[in-house]
Amino acid sequence: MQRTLILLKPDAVQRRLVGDIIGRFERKGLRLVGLKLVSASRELAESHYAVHKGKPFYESLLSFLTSGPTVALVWEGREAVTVGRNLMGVTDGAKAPPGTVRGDFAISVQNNLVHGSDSAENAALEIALWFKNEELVTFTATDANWIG
Ligand code: IDP
Ligand code: MG
Repeated sequence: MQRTLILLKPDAVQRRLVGDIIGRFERKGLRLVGLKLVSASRELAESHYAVHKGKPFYESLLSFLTSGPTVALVWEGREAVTVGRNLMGVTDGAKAPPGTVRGDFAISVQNNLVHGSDSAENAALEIALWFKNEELVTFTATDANWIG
């Protein structure tokens, strides 16, 4: 079953949107297998956003991600990466459609509340950055037959 890393970035925590956002992922049918509150270090933020190094917004992005607590989540399910990206909406909050997290709550490009892995390969790398293996829980969901 596919896994994806979802981060509720510091603006989501500061704006008290954590419960609402997690609820959307739960209701969609993804299974929660990892959850923690993290104050990201500069080193973790650099590793997480290594692909954006050198871009004009890179330093500001690192300051943003290290500015307060982030909720790190691992969700599992059929097509979890695509499902996660669809729930988030496109990067620019002003362009994300209503019904998505960013479309409903964000208007900024940078402060767009959530991160979601963009491929299964990157998901595996990102999950390993934010979680130790033993912090991830495997269990059988009792409603799997209804959702899968
Ligand atoms: P994504 O989060 O939708 O995958 P990416 O292009 O991977 O978008 O960018 C990573 C993060 O960097 C975005 O979520 C956003 O917070 C920030 N970002 C991306 N492009 C810009 C920009 O042009 N200006 C400021 N921040 C940006
Ligand atoms: Mg991205």
